[in-house]
Amino acid sequence: MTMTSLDEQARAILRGNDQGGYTLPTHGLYPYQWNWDSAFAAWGFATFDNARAWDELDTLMASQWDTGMVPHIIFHKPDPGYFPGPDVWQTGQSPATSGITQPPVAAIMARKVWEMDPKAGQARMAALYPKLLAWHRWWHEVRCTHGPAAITHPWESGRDNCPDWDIGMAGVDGSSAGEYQRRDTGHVNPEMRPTKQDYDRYIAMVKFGCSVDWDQARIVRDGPFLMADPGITFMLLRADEDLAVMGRALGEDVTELLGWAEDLRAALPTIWNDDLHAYDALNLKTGEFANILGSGAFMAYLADAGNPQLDAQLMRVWDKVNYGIPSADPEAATFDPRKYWRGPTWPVVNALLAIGLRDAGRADLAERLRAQTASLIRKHGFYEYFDPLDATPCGGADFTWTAAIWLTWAGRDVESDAVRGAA
Ligand code: 2M8
Repeated sequence: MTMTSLDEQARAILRGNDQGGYTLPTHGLYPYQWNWDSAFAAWGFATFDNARAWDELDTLMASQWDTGMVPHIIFHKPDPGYFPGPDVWQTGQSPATSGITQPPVAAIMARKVWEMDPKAGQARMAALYPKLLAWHRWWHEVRCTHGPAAITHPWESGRDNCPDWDIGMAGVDGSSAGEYQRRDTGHVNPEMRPTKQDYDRYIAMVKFGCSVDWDQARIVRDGPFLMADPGITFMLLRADEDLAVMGRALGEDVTELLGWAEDLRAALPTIWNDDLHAYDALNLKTGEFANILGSGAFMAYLADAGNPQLDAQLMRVWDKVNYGIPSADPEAATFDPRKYWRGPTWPVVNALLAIGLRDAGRADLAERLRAQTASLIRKHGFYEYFDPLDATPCGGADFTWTAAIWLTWAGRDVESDAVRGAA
């Protein structure tokens, strides 16, 4: 299979998952618009259709709540193939949305799309800027009240069932979930998906949100789950700084944004676990660390927050696998190489890490990660995630963000990366 044919396949996947203004992650398993998936889709579209890239971001931000929150799923058209659907979330939005958010990578990706064609993107960016700013304000005012960025549901992290959340999940009573029919396990191998116990707790958390009419202050204060997420903390910090670059180019006053970024940076010691020699998830309800190294910690490089101890941890976990960065520590008892976020490698996370490594002056490591990610896609196609030990493709096929990451990064050699804004 030639490089060109993989490029064509990747573009065909984006076009095939395009619903007209928004892109679904993959047919069947995820039949709606997801927040951070859309941001990566925009980056992918920008390699061949810059206007369509901006459309993707516009559609996402059009469903922003009055509070500033941008929901994690937008249910544009009803689809019985996904659970929990809009009837379970009951958020009263139109179009219907979920009641939680997802990693704020939209500004990071908007900056990339803009830099790929600054002239064409100027007006589009100007229109998007106040919405992104409002979303960041929401993050800082509502979710950084303890310092680092906190999540109220594991789905907000994007790394749904990673071991980071186990201690917080243990405190969630899943018995209120009641009877329900999962759909995900009918689309893909159930062994690669979260457990029934996980789902009971996920649904119990959704029910709590409904019970307080999705009042964020109450969810943060009284909800069953509240953990600081290193991954989101670093992505938000990076996104603040990228948004400030765009703001300056638009002639905006970015003092507020830079103040948020400074506060967040000052809070980073709160999530540094000395025993783990790494950043760690922190249960804000009990003050306990998760004590498990996850891929969220390595997002530190995105925010210029790496250090020699983290470097050593990165090399330790990376050297234990053959393909990409595992989503969880391969030396931990909880490691499972094919179970979703409990071990597999995710091209989209590898791409974010490579951006950070490149910025940290580690182009050699970024290239190693790119080559490994490319080899997974060359071997098996555009899967959702992969076994980092033997490259087994996992989850959904013809996946939007994997195709986008191929076009922008994994399928590019070092020279062409710069052209596509990956540097
Ligand atoms: C996965 O999450 C959804 C819930 O949001 C699910 O399992 O139903 C995660 O991998 C998440 O990060 C991703 O955005 C979503 C769609 O690709 O799927």
